[in-house]
Amino acid sequence: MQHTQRLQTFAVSAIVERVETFLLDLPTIRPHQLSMATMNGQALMLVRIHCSDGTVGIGEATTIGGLAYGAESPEGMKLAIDTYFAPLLMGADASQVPALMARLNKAIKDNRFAKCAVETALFDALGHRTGLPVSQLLGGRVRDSLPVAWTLASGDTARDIDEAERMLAQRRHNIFKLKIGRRAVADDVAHVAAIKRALGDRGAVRVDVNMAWSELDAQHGLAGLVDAGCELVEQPVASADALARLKGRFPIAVMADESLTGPSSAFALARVAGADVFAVKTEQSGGLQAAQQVAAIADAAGIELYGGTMLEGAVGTIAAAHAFATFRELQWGTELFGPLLLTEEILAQPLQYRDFQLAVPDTPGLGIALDEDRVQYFRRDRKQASVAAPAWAAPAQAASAQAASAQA
Ligand code: MUC
Ligand code: MG
Repeated sequence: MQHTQRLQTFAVSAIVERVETFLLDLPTIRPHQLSMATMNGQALMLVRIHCSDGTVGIGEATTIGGLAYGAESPEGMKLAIDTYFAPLLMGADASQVPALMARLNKAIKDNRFAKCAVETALFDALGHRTGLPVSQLLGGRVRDSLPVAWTLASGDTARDIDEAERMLAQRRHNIFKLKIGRRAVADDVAHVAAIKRALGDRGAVRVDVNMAWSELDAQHGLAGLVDAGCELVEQPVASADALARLKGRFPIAVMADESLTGPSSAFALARVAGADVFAVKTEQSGGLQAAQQVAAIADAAGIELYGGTMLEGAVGTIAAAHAFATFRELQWGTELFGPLLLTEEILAQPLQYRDFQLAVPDTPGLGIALDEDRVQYFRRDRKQASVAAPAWAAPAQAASAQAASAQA
């Protein structure tokens, strides 16, 4: 009885009053070349959920190359949340996050990335309300920091080697994921071999083919990658069946990424022992709790785990870090480097990357705060031309904003 009363008091303590969404456009430090797109910038879709007790939660979702990677786009997510998610959230009990997500899942098909952003914002607000970090709200962390791989994707072997050397010297990354699949298989293998030769035992080398190979390409490719000293290949082929056939044929770990679209696909892959490793992504999974379900399926099937990224900015990255910190196993570390690929900081205090690890904050909610001036400056719906570029703006941006205001 006492227990019920306490729950009720807690439950009425906050309702959702406003759901705000906006897009931020941020440049990347260099062109990022994947098999399906070259990124020169990243569009972040941010959602802020304002609750009646004054708490505000933030969440984020991104895609890779607009619609090049999947069916959701930043613009589409904003529209979906404004039009369909918000009416289901308004006036609801903000503290009952699983119940709210169940309501959204019942009324809205797919839209996994948008759901992840909304769930993140709800957990962040709940964290501020209760004083607990999101990792604790998700059941409790088993680690305070996460190993972070860096992706080499400049398109140029010598430049990639220089970049890797800098990361090693700064003690920021010693695991490198190489994006391949744009060139002929033999050229890609030669690129990987050259980088591994240069790094030796100082850096682990893995590759992501982003589904670009046929099964036959993959048979040649995997044999070459083994000889090159590459330890893992991520989604070499599109089909989950072909992935399962490749697994175990060569002494190299086969990791599923695009084939994993949440708990159901994880279960289907696990049933056919279709991968050695799962790249769990919070957005691809459909949220933080769904990512935990994917991890539980992997654990039960004896499949190893890796914390993936959709190249989220700081908000989505730290949300994923809270979720991955709760995984019982994380044999292959993470690739939560998204914010480091962007030229601009949007947090009041940057995330802490040091000694090859990302620290998971232990303060309430996500444990981060946005730098509002920077956020306002990079909002797509602000007329940057009419705003003088602040001192911290990147030179290219400051120049273009000044040029635009001179023309106006
Ligand atoms: C992917 O396919 O894994 C992760 C790192 C990166 O550079 O791209 C992403 C997407
Ligand atoms: Mg991938």
